[in-house]
Amino acid sequence: MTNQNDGDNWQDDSGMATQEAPPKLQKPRMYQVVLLNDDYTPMEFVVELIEQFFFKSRENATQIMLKIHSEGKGVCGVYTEDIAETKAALVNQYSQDNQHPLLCQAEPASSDEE
Ligand code: TYC
Repeated sequence: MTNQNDGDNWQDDSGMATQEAPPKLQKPRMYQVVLLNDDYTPMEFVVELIEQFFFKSRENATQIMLKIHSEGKGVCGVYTEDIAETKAALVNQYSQDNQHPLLCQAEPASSDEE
């Protein structure tokens, strides 16, 4: 059987017009990885961690750290759910390994935050 394409409309041999179903794909929900402030983790440790785990410049990492320090928390990056959860887990493990109480979490990114 041959099919002829005429724009979005296809015709098979019987002359019946058919139409391609639109793809049922949706953009993945995004998650922001946030760091929480605490009174004990050294600023330098936080800046270096943001540089290493979130690939930020020293300048940008310092700005993010200072925002967390003054506002209580701050977004370090936005990813799909699996990557965000993995990154948060890696950061928490790294902080624990270095005996700092720094906490990192992944949360659904919403338009009204940030
Ligand atoms: N508040 C910490 C201090 O004064 C620094 C700090 C910044 C800690 C950001 C955690 O996520 C954090 N040493």
